[in-house]
Amino acid sequence: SPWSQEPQRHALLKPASKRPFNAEPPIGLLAEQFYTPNELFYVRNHLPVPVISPEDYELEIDGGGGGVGGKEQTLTLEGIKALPKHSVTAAIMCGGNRRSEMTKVKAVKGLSWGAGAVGNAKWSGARLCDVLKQQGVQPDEAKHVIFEGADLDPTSHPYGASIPLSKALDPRGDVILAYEMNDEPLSRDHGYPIRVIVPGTVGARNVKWLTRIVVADQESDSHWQQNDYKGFSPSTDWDTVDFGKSEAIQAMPVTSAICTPQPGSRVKVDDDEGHITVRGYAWSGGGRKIVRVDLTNDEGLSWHVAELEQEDIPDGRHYGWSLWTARLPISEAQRKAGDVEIWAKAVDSAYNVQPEKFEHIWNLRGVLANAYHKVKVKIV
Ligand code: MTE
Ligand code: MO
Repeated sequence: SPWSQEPQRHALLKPASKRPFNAEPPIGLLAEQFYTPNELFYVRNHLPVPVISPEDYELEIDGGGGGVGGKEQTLTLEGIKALPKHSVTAAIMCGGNRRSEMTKVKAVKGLSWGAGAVGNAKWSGARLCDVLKQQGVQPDEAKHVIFEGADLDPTSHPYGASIPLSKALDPRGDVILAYEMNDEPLSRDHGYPIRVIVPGTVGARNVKWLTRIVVADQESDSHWQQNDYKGFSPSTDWDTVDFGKSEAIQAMPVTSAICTPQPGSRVKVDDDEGHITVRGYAWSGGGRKIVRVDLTNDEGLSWHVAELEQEDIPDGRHYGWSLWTARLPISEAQRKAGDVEIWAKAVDSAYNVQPEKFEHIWNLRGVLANAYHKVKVKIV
């Protein structure tokens, strides 16, 4: 069976599906550490995890131009490690993160992710721009860079995705061929021995078990680039949908989530004035920094600005997430009533802000689910 060599997983990862393995950590743990521990980092596999021995590993690079002019090259794991090492802090988020909230409006097709299909890590490896430049790839000679993984579907097609060539060649794009996650070798679930990290870009393009890179005029023809991970109007249904007419998701929209307290939990006011403490994460794609996170517990009559914990990195290259903490006052009336609903919304450096409701961003695949995060708790 193709599933006989799956790796061991941490008991706290809650599977959304077991074969292929897809799981997220309890989100209460997510905001505890700026760098998500590797064994608690969500896993999103579409296929069985391939078995790759480091000695046999090869990365094929086709720099375009049909192989003329010496534009094909093969790198070994040692060869990649011999290139200058670069590190970047980047959050990876699945395009379907928080889908379980969107599906409450109306059913969507996809794994029922909570808000834990995201993690933040320090990734280290060789820069893709160095590899492509060494290969003689010019910015104007093609439009896309295609990635293929070693995981094959039943018809022997590999998992694949592509990104714009401009992102791949930009040194500030920080795209890397990563062999380390938080200073440890990549684990099998996260792409051992090499995965591409495309900071600021939807998880699906961060191809694991990378075996091939192709510079091309067209996007990847894989199912996951062409017929999945795309957004649509709330009015588009399965009878009318045309995947060819929509853009593949690259940069993700601004989002946030409340990690503690958990929905339905009993929360104690923590001082005489009656405050509660709320913690969570916020992130935006495209390297846009989070500039503010606003919280309300009275449906937007009053807002409270959270304190941010984030890397000191220039905007445009701010690929890591921000953790935040807010103290919210609980009124006498709310204390008596016992029920409070907390809402969070993040603002990025382009002043993009999350939409209030899922109704207006609903889409049949349940991707880009970035409406306000709302959590109901009991005050005790
Ligand atoms: N790469 C390969 N080869 N196969 C996959 O199934 N899943 C993608 C991406 N890269 C996938 C892949 C998706 S949809 C996501 S969200 C991220 O990997 C998840 O990365 P993680 O499992 O390391 O968290
Ligand atoms: Mo994903």
